[in-house]
Amino acid sequence: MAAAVEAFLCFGLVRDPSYNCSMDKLPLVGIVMGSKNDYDVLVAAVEILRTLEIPHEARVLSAHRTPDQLFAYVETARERGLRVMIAGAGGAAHLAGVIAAKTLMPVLAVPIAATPLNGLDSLLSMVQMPKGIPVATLAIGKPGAANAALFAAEILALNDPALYDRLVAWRAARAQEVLDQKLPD
Ligand code: RP5
Repeated sequence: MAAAVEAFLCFGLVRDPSYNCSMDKLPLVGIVMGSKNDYDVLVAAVEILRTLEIPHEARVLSAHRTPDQLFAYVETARERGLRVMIAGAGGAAHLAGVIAAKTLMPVLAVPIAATPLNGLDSLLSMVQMPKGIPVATLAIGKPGAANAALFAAEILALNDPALYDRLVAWRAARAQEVLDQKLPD
């Protein structure tokens, strides 16, 4: 999809409701989740990206329920300006691997607890990608989602000094939070 078409979907008069775009620039990070139910976890990534002022978009696309639409999305992602993908899924969780198979962009995987196996199924699926198609797998659940966004920020900051400075400030603030903690008397 051409950048102009993407701009129309995100910011045009007839905004496509399936696109959850953020910021007033074309997205650099694409967050894909296998189900709307995964958003409760992936919102942790969205919050970090918002805080760091990184343009992003979030979509529900399933590797097994909407494979054709997922392929179409990933095949056009780079030309639309995306540079990093975050994929969150539960259960068999092949979403990240399928995305990685179709792009050379870094794919950061977030395992989600969606079955009685509590995310261990998704973690093992995502982290056990066969040699040749890499997927960087984070922790199960919200901590993994937040770290996926921070990892994406670190990748983008390699070529963005202003973003690097924002990351330095973000981490310094986290350190200060720890130093400010008081234990009960
Ligand atoms: C996966 O199956 C999704 O990523 C989700 O975590 C899980 C269950 O999907 P729903 O039945 O909640 O839509 O594809």
